[in-house]
Amino acid sequence: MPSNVAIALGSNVGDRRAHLDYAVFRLADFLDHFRVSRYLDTAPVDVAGEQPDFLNAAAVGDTTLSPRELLNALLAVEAERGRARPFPGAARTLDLDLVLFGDQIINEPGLIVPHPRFRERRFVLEPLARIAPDLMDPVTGRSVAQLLDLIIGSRMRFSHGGS
Ligand code: PH2
Ligand code: MG
Ligand code: MG
Repeated sequence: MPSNVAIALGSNVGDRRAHLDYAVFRLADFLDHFRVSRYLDTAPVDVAGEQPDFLNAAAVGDTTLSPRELLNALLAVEAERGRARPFPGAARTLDLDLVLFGDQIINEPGLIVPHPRFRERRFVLEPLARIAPDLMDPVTGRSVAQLLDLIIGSRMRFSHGGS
């Protein structure tokens, strides 16, 4: 049985659009029913020092790979764009994070799924909610749309003049 997975894409070094385009082209190789969001320009959050803005996107699809195989495939695509890891939080040509893998909860060295910080990250939830608002977080039991609403909902209602 294939698993439905969600992947976060990000780039803030070099030709950001070209890096994301390349990732989309490669991901479509190993995900069925592949869909990708539009690219969003986002300000850096929790990074080391001053960094350029990111281009972020989200992708979903079905895979018959195991979580570890998918992770290794994502790392290989990052390496194909010259991804360097001089220190944690460094600017990067291409970051491909495994956000959700069906309803699996995994806590292994180098492989934590759902992604431990995705619930607080608008740059992940916003593009993901545009293509898969009903995807479920198996840890909280909330959908992607609900998680997004939790971090921006009150502000949105306020700015739209609601009560
Ligand atoms: N990725 C991070 C840390 N901060 N900020 C934005 N805007 N976009 C990202 O993709 C991003 C980030 C760690 O991977
Ligand atoms: Mg990341
Ligand atoms: Mg990463």
